[in-house]
Amino acid sequence: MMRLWGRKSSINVQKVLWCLAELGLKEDKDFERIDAGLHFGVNNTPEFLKLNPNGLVPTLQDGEAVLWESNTIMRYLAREHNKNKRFPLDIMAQYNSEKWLDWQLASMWPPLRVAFLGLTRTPEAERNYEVIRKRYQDANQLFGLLDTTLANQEYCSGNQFHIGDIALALCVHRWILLNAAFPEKTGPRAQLKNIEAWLKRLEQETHFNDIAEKELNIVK
Ligand SMILES: N[C@@H](CCC(=O)N[C@@H](CS)C(=O)NCC(=O)O)C(=O)O
Repeated sequence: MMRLWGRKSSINVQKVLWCLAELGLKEDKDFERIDAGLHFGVNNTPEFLKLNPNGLVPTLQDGEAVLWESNTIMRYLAREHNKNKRFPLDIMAQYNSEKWLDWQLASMWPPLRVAFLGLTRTPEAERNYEVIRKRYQDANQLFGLLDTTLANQEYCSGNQFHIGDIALALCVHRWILLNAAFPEKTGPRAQLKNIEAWLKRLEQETHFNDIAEKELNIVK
């Protein structure tokens, strides 16, 4: 049975859990999940560090394979466990999804992460509200690019759902929750109607609602 280390409140663990759900793979039947990270600990033990020297979640073990980096774990699952053909196999759908996965990690998440960590993981006295607002507003601009793409197609990689949508939708969800919880600190959230329609589609057609957090997990 596959083993996944990671707490459910982690956005990167949520990506993997959502991907597993789309593939029809069930916790305790097809994979075992071990709570790890933050107050659960585990991720700094010598045994865990042998699997993932970064000491981060998610980490997946599937037979001989030991994988970390959430987007890579999704790529692996979508290729190796795609028995229900949930994710399209044609090369353009795949690489159009790949480009958004890389964009999510390299361009989108860095500014949003600053706003997220600043507001949910940093004690109030240590927060730099100017930086938090600036980075949130940068995220507004970046999501504008995704919104423009979604004006012409239903999903990030074309007209079928793919793992790129998973990574992006969880970031969009955090962007919405952050603004709802701290509107004066983030500044206005851009109103992006194509993103809103896409998110609604994901809520209706996928396991998004089973996985995405209902509210921000605030640890200070
Ligand atoms: N780029 C990595 C980042 C992994 C990461 O930063 N994980 C965070 C949770 S989202 C973590 O393990 N933090 C330490 C902890 O939870 O104790 C990925 O996408 O998997």
